Amino acid sequence: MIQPLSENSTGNLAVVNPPVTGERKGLTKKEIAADHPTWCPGCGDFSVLALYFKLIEKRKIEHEKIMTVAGIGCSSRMPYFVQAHGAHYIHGRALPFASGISLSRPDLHVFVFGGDGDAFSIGGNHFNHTARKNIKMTYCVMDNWVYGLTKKQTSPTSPLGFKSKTDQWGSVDDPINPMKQAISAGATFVARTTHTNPNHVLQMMEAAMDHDGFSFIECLSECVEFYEGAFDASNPRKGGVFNEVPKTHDATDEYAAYKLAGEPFPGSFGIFYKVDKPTKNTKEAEIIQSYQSKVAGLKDWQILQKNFDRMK
Ligand SMILES: Cc1ncc(C[n+]2csc(CCOP(=O)(O)OP(=O)(O)O)c2C)c(N)n1
Ligand code: SF4
Ligand SMILES: [Mg+2]
Repeated sequence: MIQPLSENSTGNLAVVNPPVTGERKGLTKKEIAADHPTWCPGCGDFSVLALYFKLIEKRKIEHEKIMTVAGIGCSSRMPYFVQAHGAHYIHGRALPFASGISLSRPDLHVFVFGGDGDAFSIGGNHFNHTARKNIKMTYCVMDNWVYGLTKKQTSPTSPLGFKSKTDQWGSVDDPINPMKQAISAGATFVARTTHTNPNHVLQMMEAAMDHDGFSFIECLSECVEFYEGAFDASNPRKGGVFNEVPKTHDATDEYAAYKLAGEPFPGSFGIFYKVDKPTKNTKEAEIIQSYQSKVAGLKDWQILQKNFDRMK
């Protein structure tokens, strides 16, 4: 099926999601919630799931229009708990799987969830390539600075000195900075939030969903079992500070965004970077549309024959 194309704010052709018709009443949380979440009591991931439900409810997204994809990890259990299409995929491989869905079904909202290990360790390569290709989807990394599911190994975001089962004397490797990583890889929407501020998480999820391109959110999500208190310095209820991105920040300025990403923890929260650029979805849809116009009226076997003739 050829997807409808229209001009976006940059004047480029963009694949448009069909508007929600409003003929069906929006889903309630009860209708979206599937299995009972199996996270440890107090895990930050509960908050992210609750806000994902809120987003679906608020934006009246219909069951068959949501796709929830994840890799492997505690955070990656998300699709089990959502009553809609979804896949709990291979560790680190959620993004290529989600890319296929996004490119073939641009009418769906593709949401990918996962952990810091899934995103930046085993899946680091896929992260970079999905970002640079600007494939339309929202990727929410629930960063807890540790491998939770496998019971406390050092992750790529664990700070120096973190003692774990893989670093008994404390981590000696510099952690990666997810925001810098996303900006330099070419993500066109890069935001940061924390599970302790629900309104802010929802705000970031909505903005990310509305972005026509690869939108990345780093959401701090505490692992109360293996890294309790990791984010206290960002939580005013624990004596920390929650600073929003300054109003004067120009989110289209890549260097300004990179500078913001370099602030020491707890840093700022909000949209660091956002630019409009043609997506791979649009570019591919244009190629398909142009090819299909060349073979209009031909039967499938005639198109095949034409291809064979060309190869002779
Ligand atoms: C190919 C492969 N390698 C390793 C594992 C083991 N494993 C499962 S989850 C995980 C890391 C999880 O950490 P993270 O992505 O940060 O998610 P969290 O559990 O912290 O939410 C690892 C190493 C696996 N399932 N598959
Ligand atoms: S081990 Fe940590 S990340 Fe996993 S469910 Fe428990 S608290 Fe959450
Ligand atoms: Mg983790």
